[in-house]
Amino acid sequence: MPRYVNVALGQLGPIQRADSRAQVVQRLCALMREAHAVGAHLIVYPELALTTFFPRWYMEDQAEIDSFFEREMPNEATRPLFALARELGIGFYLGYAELAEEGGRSVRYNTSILVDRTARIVAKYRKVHLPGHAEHEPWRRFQHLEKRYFTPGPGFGVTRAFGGVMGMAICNDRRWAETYRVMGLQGVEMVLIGYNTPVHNAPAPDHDDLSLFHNELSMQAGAYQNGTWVVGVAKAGVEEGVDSIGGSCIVAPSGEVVARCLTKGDEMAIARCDLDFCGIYQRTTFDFDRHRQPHAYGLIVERKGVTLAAGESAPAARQA
Ligand code: CDT
Repeated sequence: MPRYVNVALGQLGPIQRADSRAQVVQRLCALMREAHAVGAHLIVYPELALTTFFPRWYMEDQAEIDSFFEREMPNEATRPLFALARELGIGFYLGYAELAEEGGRSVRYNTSILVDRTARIVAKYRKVHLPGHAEHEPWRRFQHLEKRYFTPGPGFGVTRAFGGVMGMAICNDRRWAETYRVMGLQGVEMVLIGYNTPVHNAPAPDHDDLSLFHNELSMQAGAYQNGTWVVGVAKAGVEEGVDSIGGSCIVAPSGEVVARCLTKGDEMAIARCDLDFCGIYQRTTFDFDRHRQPHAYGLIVERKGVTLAAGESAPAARQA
């Protein structure tokens, strides 16, 4: 029997600081109803989908910082979303800022959860690749303080759900080949990724015009090279004066984009994804068992940064 998952993109337009979680959850519910009306089994929402993208601000007051975090999930604000999911029989991926208690200590993660069609949380993922910086850098038009506010998560697992093998990643993770490969080695068939990507990249403004291209390039490469579906969903548009890309899309294991959002506002789009399509790639070109050569890949886990071969000097750009 074919294994189809009808996956909806639940793209959000901007969330301003004054918007309450209750208002945002209403928007998420509206997208869920639209997705259900066209037969979705699963809807994917963005990274940090309950509040504005707060790492754009430098804050020192811990109470102010913590006002953007969730201490439990579901909680009062998100219970209506879980209730609607149960009523409609539709699962979801949701990104949010998580305040966890670990051994009597508060730890803050950039987190996503996977909720099944009975509204049960079946997996949690904590963002591994935290971009940006940890200290205030006033020369930037806006900050990107994920390294200040979050702790990196432990790694990439996969979960049996929706009739297949599901994985999760968050935003900057999608740019790293390792993200997909670690899940690829666990047989992943669909990787769900929420993101907030400002058009302007302060350390590399020459890349601004390429933001949408890099978004698709990364996800298409990850999909094809691991024979997996990849679903990327934006929080888009101008949020507190900062413009972020849209470009939410669903990529097939062939690397082809099969569905995409067209606006930078709240928008739903859907694709019927055949999980058995993964096997066509995973049993041939990317049959890891037959073709990978791990003996040649040791440096990937042994080294973090670049070490130049003896006698070579770094290009000027790298020395800066
Ligand atoms: N949220 C997130 O990870 N955004 C980054 C922005 C660029 S790095 C400052 C991204 O990789 O899209």
